[in-house]
Amino acid sequence: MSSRKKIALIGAGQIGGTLALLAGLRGLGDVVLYDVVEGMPQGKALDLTHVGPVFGLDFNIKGTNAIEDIAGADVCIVTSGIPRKPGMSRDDLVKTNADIVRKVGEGIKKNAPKAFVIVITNPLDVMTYLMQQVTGFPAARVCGMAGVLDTARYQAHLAEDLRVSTTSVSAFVLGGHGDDMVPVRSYTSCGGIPIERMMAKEKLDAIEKRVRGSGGEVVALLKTGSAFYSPAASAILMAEAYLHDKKKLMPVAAYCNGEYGVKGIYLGVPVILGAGGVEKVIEIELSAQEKGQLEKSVSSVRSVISIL
Ligand code: TXD
Repeated sequence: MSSRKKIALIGAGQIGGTLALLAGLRGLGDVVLYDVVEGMPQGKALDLTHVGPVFGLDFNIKGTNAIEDIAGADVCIVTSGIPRKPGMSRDDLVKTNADIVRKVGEGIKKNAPKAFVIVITNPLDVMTYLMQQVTGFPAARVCGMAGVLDTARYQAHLAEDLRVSTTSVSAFVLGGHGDDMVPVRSYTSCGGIPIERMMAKEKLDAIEKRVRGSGGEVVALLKTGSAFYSPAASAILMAEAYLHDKKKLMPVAAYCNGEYGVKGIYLGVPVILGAGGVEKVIEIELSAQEKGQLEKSVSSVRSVISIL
């Protein structure tokens, strides 16, 4: 038995390929890149294998069209799905991606029953919910990536405006991964100084508006797809927290069982991520306005679940 960890990437598209590169560069373990498109994951894996020697690293990446190759994976990161195309309603997207998530969920349940699962496929909170239902895994072992990315976007634009290092900014975003996510300014700071003391309200309003629409801003520029470098980096951070038992506090789409007054759905909340997966949901006091925003976000997630 190898003591190396095994990372299964379900979906080898834009994010899947970037995940494979980052997992190799950061030495997370052996990578299996799976997709339904013939030759594509194999081609990307071969290309990535040639990156190893450039950096003096031993990449072990296998591309495959056989889901059985994910057998025994420690972590599965799911990006399989389709993006919205012109003429397609949001409901159509939900149904198509739900079918794909159901299919790969069955494959994960069968072949990697002990894996920690990170879902990236949109609509994020609902696809994560579905993944947990299909696999039947404990909720602590299924979560979704959105908050780390939304927080990074908030940090990036605050730091840019304040002309400080992004490492000085500690930001906080809650809620579903949609236009009504909740950047929580009362818990956002720069070098420990509350952000509202560093920046005028109008500036903060404008930055938060931009953060909510960041995904769309990237889509409008790319025209052929959505963000992929930063979503991949964010999911790698989560995988590392699990594999290295970091007990890191980060916002992820986690199953809520009464926290924040929310029960029975997945929602972006701060959690402790470690070897036990989502070890604890952290509840914090919110302002009346933030609570209202969170409620709006919760009803958006519930309305998408009702389409399933
Ligand atoms: O913050 C976030 N969570 C997100 C989510 C940020 C950006 C993008 N987000 C969503 O991630 C996006 O809306 C998509 O639903 C996923 C994946 O985005 P990506 O940019 O990687 O999409 P691609 O390049 O279209 O890749 C999807 C791959 C593609 O290669 C398909 O062939 C494959 O999924 N696919 C499948 N793989 C395995 N099994 C099945 N059934 C399958 N169906 C499609």
